[in-house]
Amino acid sequence: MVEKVLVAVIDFKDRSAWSAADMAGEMQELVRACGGDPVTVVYCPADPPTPATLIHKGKVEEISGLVRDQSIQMVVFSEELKGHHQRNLEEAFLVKTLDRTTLILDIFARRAKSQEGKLQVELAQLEYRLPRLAGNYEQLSRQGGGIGTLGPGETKLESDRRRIEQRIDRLRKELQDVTRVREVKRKRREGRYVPLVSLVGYTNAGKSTLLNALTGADQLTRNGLFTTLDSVARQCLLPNRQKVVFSDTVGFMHALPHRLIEAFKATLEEVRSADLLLHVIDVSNPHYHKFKLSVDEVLGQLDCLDKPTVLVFNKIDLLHDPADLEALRARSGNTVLVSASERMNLEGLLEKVELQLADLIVTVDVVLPATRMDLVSLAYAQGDVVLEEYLPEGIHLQAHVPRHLAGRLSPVATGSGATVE
Ligand SMILES: Nc1nc2c(ncn2[C@@H]2O[C@H](COP(=O)(O)OP(=O)(O)OP(=O)(O)O)[C@@H](O)[C@H]2O)c(=O)[nH]1
Ligand SMILES: [Mg+2]
Repeated sequence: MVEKVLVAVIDFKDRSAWSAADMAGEMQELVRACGGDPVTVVYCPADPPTPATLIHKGKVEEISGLVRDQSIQMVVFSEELKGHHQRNLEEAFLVKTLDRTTLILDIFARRAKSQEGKLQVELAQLEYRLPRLAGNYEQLSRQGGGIGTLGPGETKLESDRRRIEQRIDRLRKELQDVTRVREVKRKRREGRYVPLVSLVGYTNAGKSTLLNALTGADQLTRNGLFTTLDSVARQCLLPNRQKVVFSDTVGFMHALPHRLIEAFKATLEEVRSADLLLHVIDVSNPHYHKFKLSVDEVLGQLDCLDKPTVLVFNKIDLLHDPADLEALRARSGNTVLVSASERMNLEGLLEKVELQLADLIVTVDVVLPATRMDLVSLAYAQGDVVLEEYLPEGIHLQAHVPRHLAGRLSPVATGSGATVE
C-alpha cells in the first residue's frame, strides 16, 4: 500500500543556497524513494520560534485539517525534529510524523545489501531514535509497517531503552569485526597495487551508469535517490593497457545526517584510499552547482579534498542549448564532458584518467637476477609487461609499472644497462 504523505517544509528567511521550493522538491523525491506518495506540501515559516511544536499553532491546525480531509497517513518535516516536537505533533495530527533524517535512514535501511551496510544503517537508526524514544510514534509505527518502520522499528526493542543500548553495543562490536575483515582485504589489494579510481558525486548523478559504461559492470541504475549503497569495484584496462580499478559508491546529498557519514566511513574507505577521484556531476540538473558544493563538503569531511580529481560533467545529451555546452567547455581545471548512458566521449574521459595516473606509472627496463621470478610476477600482476627475455646474466624485463614497484625493481637490477625512467 502506498502511503499518502504530507511534506512540511520549514521556510527559513535566511536560506541562502537552498530555497524552500528546492527543499520541497528534494523532500518529495525522498518520500518517493521510500515508496510513499507525496500528495501535499505545506510551507511553514520558522518564525516566530515555537518550542513545543516547531511550527506555530495556525500551521499545526492547517496540517491537522489537511491530514483529515485528504486521508494523509504520514507527515514528514524537512528539518530534524526533537523528541518532544515529534510527540506533540503526533498528538495533534494523529498520524506518524517523521523528519528528513529518519526518511534518509529509512531509504538506506531499504537499500542496504551487504552485512556491513546493514549493520551500519541499523546502528545509525538506533542512535538517532534513542533520544527520541518516548513518542507516540512507537505505538503508531507498530500499526502495520510502512515508511520509517523498517528494520529495528518493528521490534519491541523500541520500548526498552536498555535493550536498545545493549543492541547498539553489540552492533558496534559486530561492525568492528566486519571492518577488520574489510581492512585485511584492502591491505591485500594494496599489496597487489593497481591504481584505484573512485567515482563520487551527488545521488542520481550517473555514477553507476558510468561505471557500467567504463567497465561492463552491471550495477543497478535507476532514476531516484540513493540507488547504490554498497561499494563495488571493477578492474579494467585503460587504452594504454594500464590496469586500474574503478569503484562506485554511495551517492552524497546536501546536509546528509552526520551520523550516517560516520556510519559509512568504512564503506567510504574506497574513496579515501583512491588515487584519483572522478567527481560525476549531472549538468542537466539546474542545481548542479549547489550539488557540487555539497559533495565537496562531504569530501572535506572524509579528508579527500586535496586528492587529484577530474570533474566529469555527465548527461550532456540532455543539454539542448549549445551555449550551455560552451560554458561548460570553457570551465578551467580538470574537466571532461560526457554522457554515460549515450556513451559519449568516454574516450576523452579515459584519456584524462590515463594522464592523471601517468605520474603514478613509470617505465622500467631492467635485468633481474634469475632467482627473482617473484618480481616478474608482480610486474605482470600490477603493470604491463612489454618484454620478458632470458639472458645469461638474468631476466630482461621492460614494463610499465607503478612507481613504488619500480622502486623495488631497481635496487635488485644487475648490469650497467639497468635503467628506470
Ligand atoms: N540522459 C542521461 N541519463 C543518464 C546519464 N547517465 C545516467 N543517467 C540516468 O540517470 C539516472 C541515475 O543514474 P545512476 O547511474 O543510477 O546514478 P548514481 O549516481 O549511481 O545514483 P545513486 O546510486 O543513487 O547515487 C538513471 O536513470 C540513468 O539512466 C546520461 O548520460 N544521460
Ligand atoms: Mg549508483
